Amino acid sequence: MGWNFSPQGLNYLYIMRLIVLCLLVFVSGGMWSQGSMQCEFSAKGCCPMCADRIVEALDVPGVRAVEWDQFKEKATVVYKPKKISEERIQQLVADSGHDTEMFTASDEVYNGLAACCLYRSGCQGCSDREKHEHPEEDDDRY
Ligand SMILES: [Cu+2]
Repeated sequence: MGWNFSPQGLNYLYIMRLIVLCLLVFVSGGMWSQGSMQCEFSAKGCCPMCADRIVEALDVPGVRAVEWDQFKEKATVVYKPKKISEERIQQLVADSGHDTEMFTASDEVYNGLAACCLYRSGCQGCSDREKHEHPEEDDDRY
């Protein structure tokens, strides 16, 4: 028999390899997105600084994306359930000082928050909560 090095033969091999490659990318991409889940839970807080703190607390393996809405006081987290559980995620948020549905922050951590982040007393430090932003010079407070 021998090898067929005619242009048609090479094209056929080339196209087959492309198809196999595309299938591999497609299948692995599908598995990747199936491996992620999204959860939403209440997480108390006041201001953009709280948002930064919560996002930072969830900068851990297994967490793909974090959003925290300061007006709804809700966190939305995309995570990989094989690597981290929703329970652990809420624990990390509580550990950073923010009460969640499942966990309450320790008084010690809570009292260490910046004054305007003390949500248990009604976010009093945030005089105009809607427009509240921290000036540059306050950045070293946390
Ligand atoms: Cu805050």
